Amino acid sequence: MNVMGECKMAEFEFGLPPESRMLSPDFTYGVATASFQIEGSTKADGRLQSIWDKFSATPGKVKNGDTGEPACDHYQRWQGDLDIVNNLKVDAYRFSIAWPRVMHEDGSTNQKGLDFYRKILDRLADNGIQPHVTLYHWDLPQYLEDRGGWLNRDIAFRFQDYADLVTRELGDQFHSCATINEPWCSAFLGYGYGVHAPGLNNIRFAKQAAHHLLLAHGLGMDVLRTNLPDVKSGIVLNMGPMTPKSERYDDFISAKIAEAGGNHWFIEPLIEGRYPHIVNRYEPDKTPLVLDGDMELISRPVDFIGINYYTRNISSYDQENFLKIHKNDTAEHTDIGWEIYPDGLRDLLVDLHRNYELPPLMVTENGAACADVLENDEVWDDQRCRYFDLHLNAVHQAIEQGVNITGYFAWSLLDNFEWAEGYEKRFGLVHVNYETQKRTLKESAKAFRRLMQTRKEQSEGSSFHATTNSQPLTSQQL
Ligand code: GCO
Repeated sequence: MNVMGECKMAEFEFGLPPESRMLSPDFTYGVATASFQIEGSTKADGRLQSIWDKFSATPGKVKNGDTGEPACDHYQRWQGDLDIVNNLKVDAYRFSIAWPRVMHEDGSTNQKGLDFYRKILDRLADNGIQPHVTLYHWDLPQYLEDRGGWLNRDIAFRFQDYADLVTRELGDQFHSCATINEPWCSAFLGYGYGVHAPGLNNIRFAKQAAHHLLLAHGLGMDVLRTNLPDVKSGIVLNMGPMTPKSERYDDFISAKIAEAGGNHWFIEPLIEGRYPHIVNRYEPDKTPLVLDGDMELISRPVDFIGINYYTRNISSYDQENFLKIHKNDTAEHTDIGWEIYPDGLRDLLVDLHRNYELPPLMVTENGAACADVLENDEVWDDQRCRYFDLHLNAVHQAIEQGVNITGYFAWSLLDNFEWAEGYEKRFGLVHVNYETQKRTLKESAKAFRRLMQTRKEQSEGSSFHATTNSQPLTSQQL
């Protein structure tokens, strides 16, 4: 029996404790997407080429030769997709704006591109759903890459121009605004390991690109403060723990240095205005060029930090490569090969809280790619449901330990273009048939809707609260 009083087989209930702060109406729930991953129509209305258009068209870069076409054809189907968001009863929708759609190469406005996002914002407003907007989710205009991309310091100023244009034109309807999504991925996957656009392979480049991404964030924050004084502004970082394989000190120390390079390299400059000493000391030859004043810009106060969490890594010290990554054979993994490790999310949030004077945090992405099967118009994505249940509870535990977390966004609303993995890996709450573009709600989507209903009923009736207090929901009621 679910909270609606319907009896059905195979319904999954997320089992947050009834007294959880995550069941109060001021905790924000949302679903997330990113422009290049869903929009398609890559040449429509004067959209310029992005680095992902070029990279994905290069043979061998993306699985099965997949590209940003058709993606979810969201550029045409946005209304139906926003109806789904509405139908899920979540509070918020996190999406990104495509730089190559809204700004011409000479810096002028592409009005048609802006109109597309204005329609989305209007529709969200009509439905009472908060728009959480990301300015940069990796679709850099290719003409900027041709001038050096994130390796060219000038790009931080070009980003500032772009941020200015978008926030002046559209910002009146934003609920929150993040400058950059996951600078680690843009810098290290794109310029260090060659697996994301633009596909370069040099760690020195990655660190310089990372510095310019953070600089762009800082310059962007100045513009956001002027143009959007009432909007919560910040940045989104991806993080995960590196767990040492043994208690031997060399495994432990190498894992901590790697964690410092991945996690603290991004959050420490934002909060404390410096890069971690330990990383600079360990890799002095790879330290980026930092000019006077950069760290002041980078550490401008933010209203929130978004944390994207999926999994952890396990490592041992390796004489030749410093680190060797190991698979945890005793754990469950998702279809993309990532270990399901919810404690990592709790520990990460608590660890950040203990290390830094933080603004409020939001979990801006969390989700699982599963081997979904569509059968009789249904997807019973049991693994994804369990994944969300465990991770929602991990966030609850972090809140209990004193971390200020104000929201949780499931990645992702729709199955979509999963970067170098193409369309094969499915992260959606909603299944997408890429041939027909038919959408089908998976069980996980319905479980989120039930969670929203539970929360609503709990906050509406204190008697409901009183009765459920003594009867915690089980994590799985089949
Ligand atoms: C990210 C990404 C998403 C990915 C997701 C799964 O910010 O890494 O925002 O675009 O699809 O993380 O890999």
